[in-house]
Amino acid sequence: MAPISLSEHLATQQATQGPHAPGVATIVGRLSRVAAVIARELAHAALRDRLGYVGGINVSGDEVKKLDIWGHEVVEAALRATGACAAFVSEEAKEPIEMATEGANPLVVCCDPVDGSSNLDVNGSVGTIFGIRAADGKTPAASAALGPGTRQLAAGYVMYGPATTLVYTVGHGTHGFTLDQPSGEFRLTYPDIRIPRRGKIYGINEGNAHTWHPGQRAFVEHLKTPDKASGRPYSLRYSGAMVGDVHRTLLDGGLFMYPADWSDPQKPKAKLRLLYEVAPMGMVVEQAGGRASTGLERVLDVVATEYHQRASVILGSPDDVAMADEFYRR
Ligand code: FBP
Repeated sequence: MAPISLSEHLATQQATQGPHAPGVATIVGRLSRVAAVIARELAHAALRDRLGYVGGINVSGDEVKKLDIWGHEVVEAALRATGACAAFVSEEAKEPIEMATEGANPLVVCCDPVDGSSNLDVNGSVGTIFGIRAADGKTPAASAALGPGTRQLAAGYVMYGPATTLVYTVGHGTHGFTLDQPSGEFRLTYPDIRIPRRGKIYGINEGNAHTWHPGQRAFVEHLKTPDKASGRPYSLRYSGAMVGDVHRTLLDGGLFMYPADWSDPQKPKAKLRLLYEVAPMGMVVEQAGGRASTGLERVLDVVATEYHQRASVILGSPDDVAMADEFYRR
């Protein structure tokens, strides 16, 4: 018997949620259908002149790829068509996009339509990341996206790799699905993912080591120091796309880290965006039994005051992240 489909799984999860459950199911369902479209487009991008830059930079100062914009547009159109999304906070739009809704309990979606853009032109793995919150009658609705990540009702990502995998949580465990290309359906292949307490792998851009907090530097040195009893040294794996590194970490354990630049200790500068990268991944990992920290506090307690705010992130196996926090405290 074929594993259950995402839409069937979403239906089973509704009982565990409050009044926003139907809207959350509608939006996750619609994002999964967009993901199938994006997966197809990625597979043919080189044949359709869709690789490369459009010219110009986005609100985060990144050069924008053609697929970044295309990805943003298909996600925006899909969210608008649900009637359940009151606002869309996107990496590719400076200002949030307010939308007309039908029915009660509208939602706000924060999304990185194409994560890992630097991998696009080299056929590396990329992804889509999303976090969903209640609009709570706020005006503008997008302002309901601000506040701590604990306010997220649901979060997840899609990884476009050899297979297309969707992983999501509505606060009752984290579950993974694989796209069955012929039917376009996602089917449950990783039910109730539990991250190992400790891992053997860490993912970080070591090229930034000179900018790290002293605790971060000491922690990575510790991971690289041979010690049979504690399974060190850990191996380094880094895909260059947060989704790819988080997905590996969720299944195999260990750590994904993108710490802030502490060159000026008074003003640490992070890279990854809180609302549509770090907070959604924090919820996904915590619901799988893992931990997500900035080094100084729990990621989901970080209060967003701006839509494109950045945050440092150390996530993965709970014992490994706890150790990192300890090194930051020293
Ligand atoms: P975008 O591609 O969506 O801007 O995401 C940022 C990102 O590509 C992450 O996916 C990845 O973890 C990180 O930046 C890689 O950064 P760097 O090239 O500095 O290591």
